Amino acid sequence: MTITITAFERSPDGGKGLARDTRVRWALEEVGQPYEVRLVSFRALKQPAHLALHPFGQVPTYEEGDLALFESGAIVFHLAERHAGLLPDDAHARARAIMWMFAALNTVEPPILELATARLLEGDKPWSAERLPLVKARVGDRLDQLSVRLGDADWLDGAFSAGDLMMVSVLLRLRPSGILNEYRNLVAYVARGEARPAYKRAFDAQLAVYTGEQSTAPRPE
Ligand SMILES: N[C@@H](CCC(=O)N[C@@H](CS)C(=O)NCC(=O)O)C(=O)O
Repeated sequence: MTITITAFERSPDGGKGLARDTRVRWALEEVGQPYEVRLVSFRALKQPAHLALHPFGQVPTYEEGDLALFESGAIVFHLAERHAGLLPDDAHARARAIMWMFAALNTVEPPILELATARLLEGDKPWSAERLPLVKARVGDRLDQLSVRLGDADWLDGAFSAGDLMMVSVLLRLRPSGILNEYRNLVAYVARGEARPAYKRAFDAQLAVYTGEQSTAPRPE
């Protein structure tokens, strides 16, 4: 059954792979599932055809037969549950890998998003200079804690899992800020994720949208 995901027609990051379709592409590559991509303009995101798939008018979405999903975490979890390669067989290790997925999305990503908002959308507000250090400190707290837990391990809990895929994806969003560079082990952790052949294929595929090499799936009627 054909899998179709949606991605930005013109991502604001210009092909740096920070939009959330990249983590879904990465999961698809890790589990060896071919997929098609339907590119969506900002305008089309808020039109009824896309809102029927994604009530919040965002990317990515995932369609497979009569299943339609939104939320990158739910999509990656769906793929990890149905295909080998992203979740361990041992029940406890599996539960912990899922826990790390939630930690990435629910505990680490929010302050990172807040920092991006503070910089990009609130930078011109009169209170911005006063607020920015507070937001940065909250990101720093999370990175301190994550760095301590990771220590010198390659991955968060044994072998690479969907938890690492999500955590690396979330940490990559910090790269433009330079803050990650203060954490030697987190930089190495992110680099290990980026070195995976599946990540490279995913990154190249999203970049191809900008180089004109992207083949797109047909738009829904
Ligand atoms: N929690 C959602 C967030 C989705 C999201 O924020 N998508 C961004 C692209 S990375 C988007 O579509 N932004 C356009 C908009 O919100 O209008 C997920 O993980 O899928």
